[in-house]
Amino acid sequence: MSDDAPWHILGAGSLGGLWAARLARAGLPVRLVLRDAGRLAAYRAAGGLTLVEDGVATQLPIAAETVAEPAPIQRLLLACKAYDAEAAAVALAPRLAAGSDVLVLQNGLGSQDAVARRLPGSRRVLVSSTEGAFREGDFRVVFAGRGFTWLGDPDDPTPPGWLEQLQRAGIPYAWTPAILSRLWRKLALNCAINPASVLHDCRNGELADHPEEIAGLCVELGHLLEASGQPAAAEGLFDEVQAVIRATAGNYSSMHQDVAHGRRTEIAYLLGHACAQARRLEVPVPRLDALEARLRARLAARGLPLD
Ligand code: NAD
Ligand code: KPL
Repeated sequence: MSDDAPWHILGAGSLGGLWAARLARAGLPVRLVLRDAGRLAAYRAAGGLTLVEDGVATQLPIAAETVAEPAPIQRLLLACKAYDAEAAAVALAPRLAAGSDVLVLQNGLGSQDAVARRLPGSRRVLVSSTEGAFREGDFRVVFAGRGFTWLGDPDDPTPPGWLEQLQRAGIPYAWTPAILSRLWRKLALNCAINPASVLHDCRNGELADHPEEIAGLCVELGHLLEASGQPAAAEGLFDEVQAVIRATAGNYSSMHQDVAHGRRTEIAYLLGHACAQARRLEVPVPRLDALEARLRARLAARGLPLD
C-alpha cells in the first residue's frame, strides 16, 4: 500500500477535524468524507475547515467528498463516535481497497471489533488519544488540550510506513504493541470517573469527596481487567484515577457534558462494555452493575438513548 495515499477522514468533527487540519497544514493529501451532498454543500459554503489553536483561527480549504464517491480508499481515519462507527464502516466498505489501513479512533471498546468485522480486507489500526478538541461551530474545531496518541495493531506489530507523516504533521504519537492495554486502561478510568460524575452531577474534583465509592469501583475494574488478560492495565488504577480527578478537578467529564447538553453518550462502549464483559467472563462486579443500572435510569429520565 502506497505511503503517499491520501488520508481519507470520516468524521469532520472534533478529533477528525484536528487530525485533518494538522495533516493538511503539513502538506499531506487529505480528503474529508462527509455524510451526504447536503453536508458537502454546507462545507463548501463554509469555505473549508477552521482550526482554532492557541486562540488563532486558521481556515484550511481541505478537499472533501461524500461517502458515496466511488474512488477507492487506501487509508481511512474513522473519527466518529463509537455508536456511529459500524454504520460508517458499512457505508465505506465498497470503497476500501484490499490491504488498506483503517485507523479507528473511538473511545471505549467494542466498536473497533464491529468495524473490523465489516472491513475484513483492511488492516485495522487501533488508536487511543488524550488530545482534546471540541466543535465551536460547523466545520470549526478548537484544539482544547494537548495530549498524546497511541497507535497499534494487536494482530501485527509491524509499524506502517505512513507513521512518520504524523510526526511531520506535529501529532505527538507512539506505536505500541500494548494498544489494547492502553484502551482498557482508558476505559477503566472513564468507568471510574464519568458515570459517577453524571450521577453526582458534579465536576471531576468533587469525586474526591466519595473515595470509598471510587475505590470500590476500581477494585472491581481491576478484577475485570485481570480476568480479561490485561493485568498491566489494572496496576495502580485507583492511584491514577485519583491523580486524574485532581488534575481535571475543575472540568466536567465528557459524559457529564454529553448528558448536560442532551447528547447521546458512549455508555455502551464504556461502562456497558465493562459490565457485558464481566457477565461473559462471570466476574462478579456488583458495584459496576449497580452503577450501570443507575446511569441507565438517569439517561432514560433525560430521554437519552441507552445504547
Ligand atoms: P464529534 O461528534 O465531534 O465528531 C464526529 C463526527 O463524525 C461528526 O461530525 C459526525 O457528523 C460525523 N459522522 C458520524 N457518522 C458519520 C457518517 N456515517 N458519515 C460522515 N460523518 C459521520 O466526535 P469527537 O469528539 O471527535 O469524538 C470521536 C471519538 O473520539 C469518540 O469516540 C470520542 O469519545 C473520542 N475522543 C474524543 C476526544 C475529544 O476531545 N473530542 C478526546 C478523546 C477521544
Ligand atoms: O477522559 C475523560 C473524560 O472526561 O472522558 C477523563 C477526563 C479521563 C475523565 O474520565
